[in-house]
Amino acid sequence: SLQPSISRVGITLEAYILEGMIGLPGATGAFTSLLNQIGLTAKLITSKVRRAGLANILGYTGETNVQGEQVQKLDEVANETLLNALGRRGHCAAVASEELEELRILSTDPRARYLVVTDPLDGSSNIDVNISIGTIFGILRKAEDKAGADISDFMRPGHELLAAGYILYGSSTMLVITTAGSGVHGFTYDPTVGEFFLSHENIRIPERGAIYSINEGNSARWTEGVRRWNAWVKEEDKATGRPYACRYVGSLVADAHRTLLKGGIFAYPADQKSKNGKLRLLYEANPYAFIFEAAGGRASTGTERILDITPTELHQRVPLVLGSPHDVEIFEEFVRGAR
Ligand code: P6P
Repeated sequence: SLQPSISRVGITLEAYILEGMIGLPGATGAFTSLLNQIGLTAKLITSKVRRAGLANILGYTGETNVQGEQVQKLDEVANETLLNALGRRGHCAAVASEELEELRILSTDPRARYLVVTDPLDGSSNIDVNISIGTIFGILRKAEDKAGADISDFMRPGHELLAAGYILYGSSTMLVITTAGSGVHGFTYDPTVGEFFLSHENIRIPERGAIYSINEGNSARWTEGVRRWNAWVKEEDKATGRPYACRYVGSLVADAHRTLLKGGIFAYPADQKSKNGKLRLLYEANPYAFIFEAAGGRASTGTERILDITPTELHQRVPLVLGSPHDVEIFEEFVRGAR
């Protein structure tokens, strides 16, 4: 910002992006344009999500996506909306999407330097019961300026992300974004003017929290360490703020957003049935790990830092623990048997 001392709360997403990029070394406006296309996507998808119950686009298409899940029409609408917006300005070379088995190449022009990873509508099984859902995205830059892109361009550890964020279609629509090293900022949508306004400047996660978020229905399949952690959070101990409150929406974007703002821990660990957990590395774990670390939080598999993992497949799963540094550390101690 040109006047760092003055809070920017209330400025629009476009103004923030423009100001934030002024003076970015090597900024050619392409990155700015790409971020603005994502802002546009958020407006387009939120208008569809808000009418989902009315526009008769609920219900199954009868097809299934690469995840073997029933595809809700809203999933497809969100995916196509995002691909169209990202392809419009020619800055995005390719997209890895939860909805697409293979990469989608959007431009073979060598000047298209950016890559996007996305879950266009995460938590879609909650659409029919009107529970919050969201869009998750991350932006990488091609390692070298070449025509098009291939899967090797995406097999990069999450610490190489340039930006990451999510759009939460909750009681209000919020876009939360961080561009490498510039803090985490939340923009709330005002549908009466069709603008996102900065409402949460420089989000920082509390050092520790008093909420834990995990699907306890899987507890019979957890490892011994996770089970002992789960017992620990429920013990009565005022000095450590226990028992923690249990909050689990079953929608990553909602559970992660609450954890980011309130602190505590979200975990989808590996279990005997899902050896690598359920969540996807490229377009769920990595963007959230990037955001949580930028907000002073931690993100691990329970044993290693998410952002250090070099992917080997587009849709590979990974155990994911997100949260306050103190709470993630305790979880990891239980997992490695140090507690
Ligand atoms: P479970 C939603 O389907 C999702 O992909 C994430 O949004 C959410 O965190 C997780 O799965 C919930 O999974 O097994 O607890 O229903």
